[in-house]
Amino acid sequence: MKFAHLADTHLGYRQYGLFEREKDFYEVFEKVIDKIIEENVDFVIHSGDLFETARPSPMALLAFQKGLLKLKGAGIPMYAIAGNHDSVMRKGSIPPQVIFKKSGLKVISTINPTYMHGDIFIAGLPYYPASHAKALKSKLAELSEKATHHDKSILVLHQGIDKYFSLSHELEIGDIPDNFNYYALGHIHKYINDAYGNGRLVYPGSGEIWKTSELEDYRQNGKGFVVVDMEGSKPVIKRVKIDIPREFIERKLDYNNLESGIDGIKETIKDFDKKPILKLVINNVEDDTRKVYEIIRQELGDLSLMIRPTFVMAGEQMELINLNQDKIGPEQLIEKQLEGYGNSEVTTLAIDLYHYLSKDKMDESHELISQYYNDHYSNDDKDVEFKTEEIQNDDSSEKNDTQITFKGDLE
Ligand SMILES: [Mn+2]
Repeated sequence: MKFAHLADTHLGYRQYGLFEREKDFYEVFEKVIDKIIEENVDFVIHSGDLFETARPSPMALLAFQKGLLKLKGAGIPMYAIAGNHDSVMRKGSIPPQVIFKKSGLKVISTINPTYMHGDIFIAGLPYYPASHAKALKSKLAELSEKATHHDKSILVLHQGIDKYFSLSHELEIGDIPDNFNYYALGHIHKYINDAYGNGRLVYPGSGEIWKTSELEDYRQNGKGFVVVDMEGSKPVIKRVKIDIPREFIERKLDYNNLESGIDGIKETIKDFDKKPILKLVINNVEDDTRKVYEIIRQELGDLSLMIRPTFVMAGEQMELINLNQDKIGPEQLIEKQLEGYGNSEVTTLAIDLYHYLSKDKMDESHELISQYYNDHYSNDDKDVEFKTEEIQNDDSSEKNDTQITFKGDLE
């Protein structure tokens, strides 16, 4: 029994506001689907952030439908959870994945968290924000107990884990039950393949370059998915790399040798099929940066999709602050400010609120606060705790996927 595991395809993402970039994400998804069919797997797992938003455009929905139906035609079903991007925190809201249930998508949700595929037990949960880590952990304990009845088991989650992303996470590595054979994770956009529990824990990474901070991992591990063989006593993992449609070129130029620097870039990109994205640092600038940009734009504008320049004036040093590798970011500043309270729950609440408010998510913010209030200050109604609403369809025993989920902005 073999399956493909992918995550963080972010269909519908229009990077830099460019339709070309949106199409790149669709193109890479199509290639992934074709490659999965070639790999002759029995099923597919998608670990969340299938779509960029909880309200995908018709074009993003169609791009997914096309892939899903292609898989269906090849007799390959797909299991999927909602990530932080493609879910909304509001009572009664449903993730866009649910639209595709009738087309055969098997949605793993808080209401339907487990499936059997042959002799393989598949369990999972949608994304839970840090403020609901307690509920998440108790759900994980339930799933872990169920997994004890099966020889082969997979756990599907869309969460950050401290071991792999110390800056922002909802779980510590020890919170993950250790009796599953394969951990199909999503959320961190780089490729991670680690030993855990009775097998392996894998983040396949995002399908395309969603943020330029992913470039370093991309140069090392490429983008793509994994194929997992569950036949033996331990899962065997094969990384399948998929070429992304367009190159990102990073170069440092010196203002005093601008012309030769530009010529070097022209030489590199002149034969590219698709116009690349140029990420340029121009050092020792001794002129109006607008003039320098104009020169670069005139020389390279037609050969590239987008130029992202950083100007460093003569005598200045560029400050190297890398939010992803180093220890500073808005979350860390909030954490520092609130240290004095000595209450990690307040810190978590503040960070979740920061994520919502910085995206004008007023409804989500209100919901989060009233939830916190109910959990901590309301004595009379203990039932208001985080829970799912189960609605039975009256015509069948099929359960509804109505659930409460949250939207953050990490990955
Ligand atoms: Mn993501």
